[in-house]
Amino acid sequence: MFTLALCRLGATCRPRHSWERCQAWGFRGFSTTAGQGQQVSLQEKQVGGGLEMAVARREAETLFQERPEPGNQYLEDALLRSYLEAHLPPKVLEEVSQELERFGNRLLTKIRPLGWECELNPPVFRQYDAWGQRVDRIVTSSAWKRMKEIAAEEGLIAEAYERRYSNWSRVHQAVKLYLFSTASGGFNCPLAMTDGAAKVIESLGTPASLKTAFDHLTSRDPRKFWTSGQWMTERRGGSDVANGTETVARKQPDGTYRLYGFKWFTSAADSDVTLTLARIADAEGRVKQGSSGLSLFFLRVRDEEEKLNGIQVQRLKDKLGTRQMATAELWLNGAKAELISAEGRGVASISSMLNITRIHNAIGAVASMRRMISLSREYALKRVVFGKLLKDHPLHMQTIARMEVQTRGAFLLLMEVVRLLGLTETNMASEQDQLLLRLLVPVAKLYTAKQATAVAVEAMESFGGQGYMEDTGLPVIVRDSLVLSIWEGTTNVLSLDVLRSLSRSQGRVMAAFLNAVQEKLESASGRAELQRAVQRVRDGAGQLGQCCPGAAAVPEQLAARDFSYSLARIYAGALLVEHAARPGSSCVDAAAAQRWCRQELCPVAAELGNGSYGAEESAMDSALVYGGGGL
Ligand code: UCC
Repeated sequence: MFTLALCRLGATCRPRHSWERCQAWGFRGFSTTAGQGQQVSLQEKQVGGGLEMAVARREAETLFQERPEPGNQYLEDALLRSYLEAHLPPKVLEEVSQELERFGNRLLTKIRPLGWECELNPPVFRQYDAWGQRVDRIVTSSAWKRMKEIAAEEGLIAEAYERRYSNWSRVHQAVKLYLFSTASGGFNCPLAMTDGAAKVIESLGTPASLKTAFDHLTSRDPRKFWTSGQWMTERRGGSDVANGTETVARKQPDGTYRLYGFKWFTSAADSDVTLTLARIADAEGRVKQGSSGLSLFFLRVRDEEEKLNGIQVQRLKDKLGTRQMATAELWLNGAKAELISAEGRGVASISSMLNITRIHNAIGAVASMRRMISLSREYALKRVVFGKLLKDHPLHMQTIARMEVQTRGAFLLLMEVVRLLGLTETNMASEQDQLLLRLLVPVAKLYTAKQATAVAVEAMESFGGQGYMEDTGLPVIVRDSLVLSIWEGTTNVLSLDVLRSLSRSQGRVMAAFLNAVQEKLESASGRAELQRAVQRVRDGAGQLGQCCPGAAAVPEQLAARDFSYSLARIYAGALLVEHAARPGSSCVDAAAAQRWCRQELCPVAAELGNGSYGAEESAMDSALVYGGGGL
């Protein structure tokens, strides 16, 4: 990515240069950076004195900076490795770490360059052929197609369903996806939905009619592997699916259905199959409104001859980010589909897909943070500013260290969710584990998405003006991370989902949460250096418990977002403490726990104390937004 970026700055290099050619391209010029270990005094010698002469002599040459070049992502990720060492059984650890090291090398040398090719060659839409025939073809790049093959070869979906490492298979899969994410050229999106579709089919008991689809979705054979879409969003809205869905399903004599409607956002519209919601029409053509009128359908997007299944592509979306991936508006005009849920149970049935894609969202978020920090860290080893390397500027180090603490908390929260998912999928989860998983999926999704955007923007700044340059690849990560808090449920919608999980459990979810936090803190009882952090988490949890007293208490809607943030911060705090308390932990682990716990861990209690959730405050919210007089 960065080689290409530098090539583009060169006078003779064209934007469509292949990665390999750019790698081979030699630079000579005036450097404002120092190689690792290079003496700054040497650098000063180069720069000093005859600066004008040097620049004048090299008119035709390029002003350049050394690019940051992280190596094998697995080997360089100390937290990831220590997490696996702490949790995986020894035999599994041995196999998995060898596999991840190999995968890290493949990512570095082959996959990341392909991901950049995906960025440079976004999909295009051809509506008509040369002779005026409507063809509606979404044309994707060869790199994008190669990503699909690689995803199969690496078992990025298969791993989770083969369960060769029992409950740890999900952790193994998630770690591979985490490493793959920022190198994938956006292919992590179809993989998220593919995993979600496989999960729905599996939770339905893999009915005979879906067995072939399941085999394709979970295949390691690149010729056989299918990806899935998740078509939920229509013109009237994406959050309020119950009221926004207009698509109608008409039953056919053979028991299948034909779908008629308009899907407004369909991500990775080049996918092979999809799950979608529709309202079944009765004999008179009437449909039931609301959530209980929605049913879930499975359909093939194209037939064996690649002809669309009663679908017309209206256009591709012109998006801020995720441009490598085709998001389309689709007319369903008699698309043949199979009903796969009980009638009227569409939302409940697709929620197992949502929970998987939300976990993938958190994987993408943490991966973006980790990638941006790796690049910033590398750059700080090379870039000279005010006479010394960036790494020797304490203020700069403070900034990156703060991002690192955020990323560590996010990573452990993600891994906890994945660990719990693995337990539930292998019937090893306790009731507490199951309740926690239901609660922590929306919490992790909403919180890590917000962290990712903050960290990505902050890290971009750490490159100065270079960070803002399109062809460094840094803006790609920034804009691709901005969608993370939008798709798969916005922050507020997910905060309300957190409340939904509380209200459906009659207080058991909250009890499970507080109990799990307590257990994690107990692991640090003998560690003096962690006691302050332990106390902060304990205080936060105590305050949180008081915000929803009584068995079935649920905070009011106005508190939902602050409440969810509190859950995330307290739980991540407990995880950081637990990780720092394990045998063989380092002082860095302890510092991360201590620093995380210095922030406000329970913002909902603080805001409750301010009276922020009362009716008067709410009226003032509107007045602040629209002006005092008008309302
Ligand atoms: O954006 C999209 C695709 C982009 C591709 C992204 C790939 C990710 C890539 C990551 C890589 C970096 S597709 C659009 C996504 N749309 C959403 O996420 C929708 C957001 N809206 C919501 O989540 C709402 O909360 C709704 C739609 C779920 C609300 O629906 P209802 O029908 O109004 O809600 P109800 O009536 O409360 O719930 C209906 C049933 C209930 O079950 P029963 O009837 O048994 O009590 C709920 O408990 O569904 C159940 N339910 C759930 N169960 C609802 N949500 C959940 C849940 N999360 N988990 C379990």
